[in-house]
Amino acid sequence: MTKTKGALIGCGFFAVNQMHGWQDLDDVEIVAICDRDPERLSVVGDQFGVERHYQSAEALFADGGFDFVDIATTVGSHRALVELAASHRVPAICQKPFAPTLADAKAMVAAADAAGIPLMIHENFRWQTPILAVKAVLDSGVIGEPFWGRVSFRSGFDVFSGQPYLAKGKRFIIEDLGIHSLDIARFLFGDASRMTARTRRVNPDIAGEDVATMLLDHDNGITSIVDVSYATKLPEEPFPETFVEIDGTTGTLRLGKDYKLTVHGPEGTVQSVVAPNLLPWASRPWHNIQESVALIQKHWAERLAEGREPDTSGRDNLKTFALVEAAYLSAESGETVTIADLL
Ligand code: NAD
Ligand code: 89Y
Repeated sequence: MTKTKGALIGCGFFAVNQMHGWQDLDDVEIVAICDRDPERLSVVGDQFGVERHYQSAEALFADGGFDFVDIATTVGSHRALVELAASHRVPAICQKPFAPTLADAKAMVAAADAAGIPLMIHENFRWQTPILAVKAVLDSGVIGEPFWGRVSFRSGFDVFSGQPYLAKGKRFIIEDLGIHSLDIARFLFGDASRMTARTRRVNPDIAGEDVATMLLDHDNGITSIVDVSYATKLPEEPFPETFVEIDGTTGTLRLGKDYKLTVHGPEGTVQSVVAPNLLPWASRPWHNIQESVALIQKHWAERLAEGREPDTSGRDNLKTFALVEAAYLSAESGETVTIADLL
């Protein structure tokens, strides 16, 4: 079998999950890795048996020999690296958050389009098993037409120990985590036209906001609330579970703690557990996120082979990223922001 060859840039905290995800795919092989930090290069190179190591992305692309690049660096380098991939006409995956600003993100989509390469944002939360289960219930029609929804992520988990940069940015929870919740809201309820948001910082040791409450008007008339917090101290820590509530014309859906799904419809109430699989390389409580990494990467490999746009393409993800920008604008001004004014 001819394998699709990939290169990975950024061998940090999260990239290890991505490497495992690639290793699980029989038809994909990561042939080269790149990181500015030689120590990270050796750790990841040794762990996954990758021999070609680069400390500079320019040198990696100059040598070539791969069919796509997986960019797993933090946000500040995303635009330059995607533009570099485009200049070499190499299909690219870029981690969330897309870019520092919406203008950067638009420029990245334009660069990929001009080069004729696919660009996918690694927006994996919609690929979580419990979220896919919620979507399947909606699509089944059992709760009728949804008219109200809530996507909620409230936690007191210490994310700063693994990702210390999260404590330093002027923007925190909406850009880092809320971006996933907003994408889930789009995935379940469709595109949104207006955003009203309020934020606050509770943790005095970080620079950005750690609580956000967002109200979305969706194009199809659904109203949703997306609320996120890393300042919520609960008796049982739910990290990294997303809770979902949906009211429809003929029933309701509730996804709660420990992946318990309750669907109430005209025929009665059905309760089930829609827990993620614990992949052999995964560890609790991250396994929900880790499985979604494997699933989105499988999706990329399939779409790349078929020559079809991935679901969370750069073009698609501009609409999620616009919600992030809109939330910050709304929180700052106190006004409702019209999404079309940003896109
Ligand atoms: P990290 O800081 O641990 O790792 C980033 C690595 O990239 C570092 O080793 C750094 O040396 C390297 N790097 C940075 N710029 C580079 C460049 N120009 N060339 C080569 N190497 C470069 O960060 P992380 O926690 O692994 O996060 C990486 C990205 O993954 C972030 O955008 C973060 O938001 C995202 N992330 C996504 C999820 C998810 O579920 N999708 C979860 C966690 C983190
Ligand atoms: O960076 C974040 C993400 O994308 O998922 C969870 C996280 O690791 C911390 O908020």
